[in-house]
Amino acid sequence: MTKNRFCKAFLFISILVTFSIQPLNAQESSSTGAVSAVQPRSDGLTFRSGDALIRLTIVRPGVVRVRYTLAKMFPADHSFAVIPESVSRDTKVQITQSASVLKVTDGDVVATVQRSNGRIVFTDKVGNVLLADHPNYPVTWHGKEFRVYKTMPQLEQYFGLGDKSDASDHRGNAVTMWNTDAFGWQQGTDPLYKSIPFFVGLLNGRAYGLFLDNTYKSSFDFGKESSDFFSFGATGGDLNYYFIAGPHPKQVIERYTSLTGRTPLPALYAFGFQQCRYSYYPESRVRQIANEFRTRKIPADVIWLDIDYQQGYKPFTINREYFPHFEQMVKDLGDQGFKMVVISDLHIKKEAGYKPYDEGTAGDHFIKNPDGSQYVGKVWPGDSVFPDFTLASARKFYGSQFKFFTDMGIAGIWNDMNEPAVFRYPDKTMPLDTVHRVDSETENRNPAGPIRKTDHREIHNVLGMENVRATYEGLLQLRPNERPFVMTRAAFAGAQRYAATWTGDNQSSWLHFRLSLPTLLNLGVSGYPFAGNDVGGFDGSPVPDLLTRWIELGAFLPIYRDHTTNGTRDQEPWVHGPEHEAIRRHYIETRYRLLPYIYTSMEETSRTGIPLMRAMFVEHPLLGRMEGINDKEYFFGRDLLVAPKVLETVDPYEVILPGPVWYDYWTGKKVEAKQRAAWDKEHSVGVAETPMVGSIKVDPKLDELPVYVRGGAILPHEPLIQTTAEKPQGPLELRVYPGPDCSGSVYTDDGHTFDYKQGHYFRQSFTCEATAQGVTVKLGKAEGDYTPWWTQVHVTVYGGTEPVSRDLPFSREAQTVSVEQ
Ligand code: MIG
Repeated sequence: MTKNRFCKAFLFISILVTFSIQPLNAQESSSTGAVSAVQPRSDGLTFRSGDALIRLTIVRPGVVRVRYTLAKMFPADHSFAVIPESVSRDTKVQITQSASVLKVTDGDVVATVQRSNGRIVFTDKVGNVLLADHPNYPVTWHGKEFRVYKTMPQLEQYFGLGDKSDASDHRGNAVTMWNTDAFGWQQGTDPLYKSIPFFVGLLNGRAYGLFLDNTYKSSFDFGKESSDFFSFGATGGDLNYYFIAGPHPKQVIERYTSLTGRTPLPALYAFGFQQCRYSYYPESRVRQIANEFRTRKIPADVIWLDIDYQQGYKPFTINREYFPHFEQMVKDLGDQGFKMVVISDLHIKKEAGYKPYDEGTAGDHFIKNPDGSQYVGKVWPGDSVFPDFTLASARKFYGSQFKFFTDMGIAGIWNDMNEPAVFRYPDKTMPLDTVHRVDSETENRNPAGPIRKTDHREIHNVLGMENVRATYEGLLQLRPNERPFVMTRAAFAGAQRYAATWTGDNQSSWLHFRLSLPTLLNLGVSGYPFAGNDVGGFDGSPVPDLLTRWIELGAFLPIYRDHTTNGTRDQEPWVHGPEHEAIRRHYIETRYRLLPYIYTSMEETSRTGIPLMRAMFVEHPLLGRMEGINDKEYFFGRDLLVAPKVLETVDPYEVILPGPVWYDYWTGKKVEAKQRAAWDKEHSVGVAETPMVGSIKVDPKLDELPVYVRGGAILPHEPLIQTTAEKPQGPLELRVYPGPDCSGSVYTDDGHTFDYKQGHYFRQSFTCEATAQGVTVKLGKAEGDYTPWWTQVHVTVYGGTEPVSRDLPFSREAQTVSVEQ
């Protein structure tokens, strides 16, 4: 055989092996065991362990991949989540073999394999155990299902796993990954809309991550079944996971997002206030809403249209009875500084003569039944078909439909129902034997090969992500130099590359208000920083105080969108009278003044993956184990700490201020916090160190949201605008809060194109230093060639008896200003 033909034959066989080998008896069980047949590789090891073949490789510094197969050889590699370029060939891997163990290390993280039983233990270079297979429970397969058991140290905590609603820390709980339209969800409802099989383990301030790269229904049990171990497994597919070393939680999240990708810098308007409802119609109502914002001087950027703007709920149509001048309306709202985002569900009505259906059918772009016919499910438009989003060609077909909207000047697209939700089935989705086609390009298959067929068991969890990928890529194609804004409800690991998300159908209750923190914080830990929830709650109507508190909190959430379902009372900021309206306006205004800080923080997030909204443990790993702390307060960017009143009860509550110096965001005054040990003696068992923390008691009134500034922060603010379409008039304001590690920065660009990638941006860093007389503030030399909107800088230094301000002219060169205090 010539080499070429040999390769082709090999490829064919390997594809057969990949996708058709199944244990003969579905209930047959297999497990890992004694090690044999060790084969070193440049990046790690392959060996047999009991019934399994295992490959342990270091794919980039601090990231170890572990693959198991029961087949004779490994299937063709493939992943919807992992970006192939994330594998770094330059990692120096050392391999050592002794009589009892095998070791693989990059000099930092060490993976040790016990020869006697195949047990894998991850340690750091000084020997601290980070993650260990359980000594008594081998990795086990029953038919296609597998399960991995790990030791569960008594004080270890587990964060992440997407939009789970139990609490930030999943210890004591078990969760399932199966994207579900969970209307009516409550605390602990599981599964929810997203499947992100990644968590961060935290013990004594040391973090590691584990990502199970498997799209089948999977589950994680953190001590619910037994407090002796934690475990994870899936109902099919490859046993393929990544161990991600820290020790800092930020490092873990950075490394996880280097594997699965980061959220590209969003357009500026997406950080403005957004108003939605199910649904605004007719046209006059939409115009009225827009006018209300402008006449009442409540800043806002986006109005959203839900499903009723469509003709018979058909995507890519307009109900002309409700919206006779749709295009003109979009244009007029644009003139008022509003962008429009419209819902566009993934389903396509099955109707001859409806262009998307005819075109999609002609192009063979829809998902099929096992007998080869189109799969038809009932959704909003009635009988509908679904693009086979795991085919690049189907994504292209679907993405190109958005021309309908881009031609009208619609800014963003909202992909709902993409779990996928299908009516009339008890489990609310399509049958498991529904057939999907997957091409090499979509799943990064290596070696590449022809389109393969699989069923819904494998594709269910990833369909929503491929749906928003189609939308994102379609919008990019249509408007190559505009940052697409896409919103998704369902997600898999990696969806953060394409779309923002929200937590689905929450309720207008204090409980759901409180759950804003654990759900959104865990999304951040899971590599999903650009997220929000329905401000005011979707299901039901909030009492006035609750809506006010939620609009206050929303000002400090990554996405700030008020939304409610059909048939509920009006939920716009002005609906409960002038007193509430004034408070709400004040917080929305605060959001707009703070935009330079938010945008600067998000630009950093787009490069590092470290979320905008972050739990206490992400900034202060040692404090992660303080009772309930990760669900009660959070950091918004590096320097702001937000501690909302999350219970309706009137009792004052304690706010923990980590670090020595804190300021009240609203008054600029230093906070006098009581110092206390983070936990008492009884809780110190097994802990190396008990840190001291600041503690204050607060009892915020209706118009108060406790927000604090880290001493050492320099926060950029801008003059009030009514929409980001407006250019701020006046100076850039730098608020300087002296303290340790005093620094800050501002980043800006045109806010909507990709020109920043060519250097058309503006970045400036700041520092401050205490002097004998006061404080010296330094503005660094600017980076990038973009000219920002300001011509003056107004510096205000807090911390003295009174704040002191100075005005400086704008300059790209370094400047220093000293104030006396
Ligand atoms: O079956 O489009 O979560 O935000 O308003 C309900 C109507 C469908 C569910 C979404 C919600 C949206 C609603 N949708």
